[in-house]
Amino acid sequence: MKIKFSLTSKVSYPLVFVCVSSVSTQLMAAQTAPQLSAEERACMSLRFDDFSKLESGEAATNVIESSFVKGYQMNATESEWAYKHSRLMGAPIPRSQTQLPDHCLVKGYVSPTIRFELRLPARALWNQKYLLNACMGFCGDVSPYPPMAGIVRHYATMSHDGGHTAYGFDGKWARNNQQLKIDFAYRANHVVAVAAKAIMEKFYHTQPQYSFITGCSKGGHAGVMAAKRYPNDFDGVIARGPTVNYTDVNLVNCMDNARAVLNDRDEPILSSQEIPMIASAVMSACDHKDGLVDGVISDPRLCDFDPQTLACEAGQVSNCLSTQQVEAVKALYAPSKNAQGEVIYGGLPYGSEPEWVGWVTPLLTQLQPFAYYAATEYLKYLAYPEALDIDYDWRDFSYQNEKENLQEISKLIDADDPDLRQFKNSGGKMIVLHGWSDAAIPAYATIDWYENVESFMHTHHQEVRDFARLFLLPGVIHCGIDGPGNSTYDAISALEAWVIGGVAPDSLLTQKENALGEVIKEQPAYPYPMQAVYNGKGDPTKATSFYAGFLK
Ligand SMILES: [Ca+2]
Repeated sequence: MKIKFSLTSKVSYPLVFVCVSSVSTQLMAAQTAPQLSAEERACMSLRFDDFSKLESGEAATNVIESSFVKGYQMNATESEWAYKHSRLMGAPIPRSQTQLPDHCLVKGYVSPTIRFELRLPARALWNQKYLLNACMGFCGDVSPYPPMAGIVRHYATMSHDGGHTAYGFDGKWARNNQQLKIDFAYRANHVVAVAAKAIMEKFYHTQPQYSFITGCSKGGHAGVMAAKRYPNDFDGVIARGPTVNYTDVNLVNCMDNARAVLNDRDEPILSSQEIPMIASAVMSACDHKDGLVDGVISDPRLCDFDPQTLACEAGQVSNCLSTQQVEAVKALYAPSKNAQGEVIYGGLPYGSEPEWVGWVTPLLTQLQPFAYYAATEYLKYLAYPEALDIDYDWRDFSYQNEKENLQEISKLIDADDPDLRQFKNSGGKMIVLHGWSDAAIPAYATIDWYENVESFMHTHHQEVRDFARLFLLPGVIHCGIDGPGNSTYDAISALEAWVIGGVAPDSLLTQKENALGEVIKEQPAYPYPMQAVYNGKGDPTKATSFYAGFLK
């Protein structure tokens, strides 16, 4: 048993006595309760084990709660979120799943403040694998749903809060706090994996045979970052909608979108009411360009919609866009360019309009668009070593002028270094997925990054497709399953076939489900730059009606 209190502690003796007494009572209960199996006792005693020496103390960890969970039935909220998260993780579970397998639930933290939850399937069920679900957005809470989903498929599954408490795109936790920025940027995913492996060794008496990291958005960034900084932590990475170039995501993409849709008084130029009209006009103009009128724009690059066509005629006041709104919509689709006219960040893709509600138009009248919060909170609290003055006007910010001042945060948090040779040489494999209807992180950014990696690796006589493949998913939105595209796919099985079996994913079956979880259509996805092309005659809801080719 570890010593919880030092002799030099300023805590008064009676309190020390009470605490030690309480710990002893719990331990005795665990040891003497006759109904507990050895496995249950091993789970309970994890909280008394000493994990303070991990990485010579650098990854000092404390388990604060461990209990064996038997016959757990998820309630409606839990099963709904576990179902959704299993799809974001690329490890789908059935819609009807409500029962969790017996498991050891471990909660704790890694120094200084990275809280985690680790669910360990019962020893007889465990598949010998570890799955880390990296947190998304600005992180800030420990979600139980990814681990619930992961253990259904018998992975020892973990989630964590990125090292701080936050809500949504809230950056105040980072104010003048370099350690929390580092933890959020890259360290948290490494040290929780170190902790998880040590805890697994205690519980299972062996380390996992394979380790994987998965996540969406910032959680996708996490896998790419881990491949670069800690190439031996994970055998495989699933990265969906990754925010690879994180500073550009916030200060170019989100910043420009916020500027496009808010006037000088930060009032919305566009409202959620205009979105269905824009979405429907884009769909009418471009749905057929992929050879199939199905409510999905398979390749927005083939679309040439002009927002001017929605401009109000003289005297028209409804079902049309004002001049100011037309300009806003044009700006949203347009890429962000520097003074030399080079593209820094791709614009929002055609077909992403349904997800503009929330991201570029306020979800509620009391709120600003998410893009506004991501841009301004990042700018105020993360971008510079010292937080900006509270009265700073975000509109004064110039990415071009500030490039040099942003180098420090970029070095910390951007995951766009194309040199992934160490990850490749260690046998690592990566499946990257990006929805074409993503209105938060345009897929163009991920394509640019992937092509940079391809070019770098090629220059060094290696091929990116040998260890990392990108799948662009038509109609799929950002970290959600509600878009028109097929958002269910078993990426983890494909990844394992690659890592363990040496079989690279030449295609990935994607499915769309109805509210009951029944599959209503299927389509293959092919590694970039290949695309699924409709054969012009088969049932468009069947995967066999598509072949690998190029849309023109
Ligand atoms: Ca279509």
